[in-house]
This record gives sequence, C-alpha cells and structure tokens, in this order.
Amino acid sequence: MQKTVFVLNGPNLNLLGTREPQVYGAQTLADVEQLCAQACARHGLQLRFHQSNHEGQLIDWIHEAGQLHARGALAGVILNAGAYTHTSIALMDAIKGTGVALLELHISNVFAREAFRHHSYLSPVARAVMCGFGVQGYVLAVEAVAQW
Ligand code: CA2
Repeated sequence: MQKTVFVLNGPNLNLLGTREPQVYGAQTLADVEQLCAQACARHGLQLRFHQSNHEGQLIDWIHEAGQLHARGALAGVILNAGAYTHTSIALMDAIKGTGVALLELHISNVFAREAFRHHSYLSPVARAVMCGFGVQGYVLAVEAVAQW
C-alpha cells in the first residue's frame, strides 16, 4: 500500500522566496513543493503538501493525518509550524492526541537566532527535529520519513 506524507507549512511561509532571502533562501514554496514531490516519487510515497496562516487549519490537517495513521496509511508528518512552533500548545496537543509520527522542521537554524526561537512546544512530541538545512531540509526530511 502506498503511504502518504503530509508536509505542512505554517504562517508566513507562503512568503518564501519573496523576502528575507538571507535567512530563508530564494526558493518559493512552490519550488519546495516540487522538491518534495520529486523526493516522494523517488520513495513511492504519496504527498499532501499544504500551507496555512491559520492555526486551526494546521490542526485539522494533523487530525486528517491521524486518521490515515489509524489505518496504517501514514508515512509521517513533516511540519514547519513557523512561529506557532514557539507559541502553540494547541498544535502540541494535536500531535500528541493523534499519535502521528512527526518531524519538526525549520529552514533556518533557530538556535543561532533570537532566544524566543530556542523554545519549541512541538519538539517534546515530535519524533525528530531538523533545522538549519535551508529548503533542502524538506528533501532530507522526506528521505528520513521514508525510512520510518
Ligand atoms: O526557520 C524556519 O523555518 C522557521 O520555522 C520560520 C518561521 C520562524 O518564525 C521560525 O522561528 C523558524 C517564520 C516563517 C516566515 O517565513 C518567511 C519567509 C520569507 C519571508 C518572510 C517570512
């Protein structure tokens, strides 16, 4: 059975490639989706790629992933929750409550940035955490989830 990978992107990541290229690079979110699609195709995985600026929408997608997880049809969730990483108990509860295997991803090295980016509500409930690989991190994350 072909398993599904959810790649979920939080607030402001729709701006990728348009501003702050020194921090987030020059590639757009559409470019990132294409990289993920190619990586998934290489591993025989189905891709669900989404971005939302709304916390509740991200939670709804995690719940959807949870339903696939319950049927044994989920490879994993790759989540770049953006700034919600540092604020959202609701996202943490959704990850914990659904039991999905989740890789927390950040484009930048959050530990080399402001102190408020050093704490994540999500890391304690994530299976793995990656940061600082630029948008190439999404490809590495798909490769990792393909081994789960
Ligand atoms: O490094 C990451 O991927 C972050 O999750 C990005 C978040 C930030 O709040 C986290 O601390 C680290 C911000 C996403 C904003 O994305 C933009 C992209 C281009 C231009 C402006 C914002």
